[in-house]
Amino acid sequence: QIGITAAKPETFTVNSPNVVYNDEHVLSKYTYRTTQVHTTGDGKIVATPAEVAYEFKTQRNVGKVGMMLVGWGGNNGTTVTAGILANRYNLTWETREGVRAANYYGSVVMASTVKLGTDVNTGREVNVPLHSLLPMAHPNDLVIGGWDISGLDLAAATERAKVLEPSLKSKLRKEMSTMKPLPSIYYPDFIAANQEDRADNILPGSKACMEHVEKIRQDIRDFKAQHGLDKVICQWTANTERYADIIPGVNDTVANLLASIGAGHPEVSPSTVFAVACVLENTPFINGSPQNTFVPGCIELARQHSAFLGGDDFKSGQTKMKSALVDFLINAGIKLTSIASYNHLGNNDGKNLSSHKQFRSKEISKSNVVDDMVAANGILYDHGKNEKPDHTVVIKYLPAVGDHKRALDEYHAEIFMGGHQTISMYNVCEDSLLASPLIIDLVVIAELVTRIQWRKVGEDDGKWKGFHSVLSILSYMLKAPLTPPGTPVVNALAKQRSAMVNILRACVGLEPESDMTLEHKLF
Ligand code: NAI
Ligand code: DG6
Repeated sequence: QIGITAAKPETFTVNSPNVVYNDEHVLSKYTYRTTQVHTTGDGKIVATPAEVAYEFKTQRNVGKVGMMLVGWGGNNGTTVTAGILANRYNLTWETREGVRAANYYGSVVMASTVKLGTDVNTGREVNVPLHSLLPMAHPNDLVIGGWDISGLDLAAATERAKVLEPSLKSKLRKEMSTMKPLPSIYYPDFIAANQEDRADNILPGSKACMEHVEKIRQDIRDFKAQHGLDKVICQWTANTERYADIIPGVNDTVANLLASIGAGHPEVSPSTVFAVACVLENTPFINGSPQNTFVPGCIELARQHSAFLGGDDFKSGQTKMKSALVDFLINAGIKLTSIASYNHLGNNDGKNLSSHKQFRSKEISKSNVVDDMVAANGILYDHGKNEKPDHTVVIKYLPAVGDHKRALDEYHAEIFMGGHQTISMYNVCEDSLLASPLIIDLVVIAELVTRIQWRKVGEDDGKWKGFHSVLSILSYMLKAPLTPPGTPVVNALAKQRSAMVNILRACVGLEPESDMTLEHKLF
């Protein structure tokens, strides 16, 4: 079906005794330097530099990769599919503003660059595409499939979404009309009642069962076999579900969760059933919606199977601005005192979120996105009193604006000597066009992680290991980043990007980019 782009040679190579390129792998030795902090009995803080020597091994052959989307027939699913096809065929199309050409704008992997270093002759920065840091899957080569409770083919579903220009849709119609979502699982209690009329492509059974787990597993195996794939990455871009109650004995351990699925317990959601199926197939599963898909038993299952999970909730327009702006304000020493976040939208996501329980899932993921920045500044905020900015989130469904979500935010802050700074923002977020590149980034980075192994230098067993099952490296793309149990959540956008980029740099033996540019300051 799809011509696979031959593995490209690296855009650059690293000239270092710490880096070896062989036919199969890039091997690097990297010293991770941190600062350990101790507080003494008399309250003094002591900072001690520490270092750990790691080795990284990255498989160079990407192989043939599939992307399976749950909710393939929705606005995101159809838009990302059309976008990839348009790029693959290098399409252009007429709009009333002129001819437009396919691109990957909004994808940090495909359309952003990282500083590699400084040119020895000119002293200027040399920047390379983030995509070139390590061998990565190219989105044009992804084989796309998935499930939807609505049986519309992708061409008809793209019409329903009302996101893309008619001239582009007509160029893709023939191919997209052959793409049909697989039947999915539908437990009506988890999504809004107003979604019922599109549920015409469903598997028998309205509560969790092992048959559903096995069917999803079989679908993944069939998709792999049908397209000769080396691996598949699955992603939930289906409706926002309500939260599942975390109940001891039901979903708190692997044994309890599997027993609850077998017994059809009403607190097991469709997204958790998909996650369990993916874990058992060793297929990375990413949750692009806010609900608590990854109940404790599911995370433990992934650990047992060394399978990868990522989540939660794509971070596209309003929250991306928030996690950049709040980081700026607090790091500038400005005391943010309130955030009022209002938005209205008219797509099917908005319709689903007009139901209270589903809204509540989104409210939680949109609200906790500044906690780490507030916690980092004990000058502005009295941590003893748990002082935080007031923060409210409102979402309204307004069909007329369709996918063109309006996000209105007011940031109110206290400045020097009792003064105030108030920033009002009006952000028209073309929702699916912002979310689709994130779906691509999540697939590309998650796939890359499946090919990276590490070990500590000098450790006795010398065995190579994979990343922790919970892929917090994906945080930049997600509103409520899932992190390994007991580890901190980082929401600050710049930190999230640095973490991702610097981990990739370590895999090719490069130091983190410090931006010190001493070469331009000390001479
Ligand atoms: P949508 O409502 O257009 O698409 C969701 C699709 O999921 C629908 O086609 C629906 O039929 C299908 N579906 C529902 N339950 C299903 C199940 N159990 N199995 C398979 N398919 C199922 O929504 P849209 O705009 O594509 O968003 C998808 C999700 O991504 C939503 O949860 C939304 O909150 C989340 N999201 C969207 C962002 C954006 O900017 N578009 C950003 C952040 C998150
Ligand atoms: C309105 O809040 C609907 C939501 O699905 C958002 O559009 C989506 O979560 C994106 O939110 P944000 O805050 O990243 O723009």
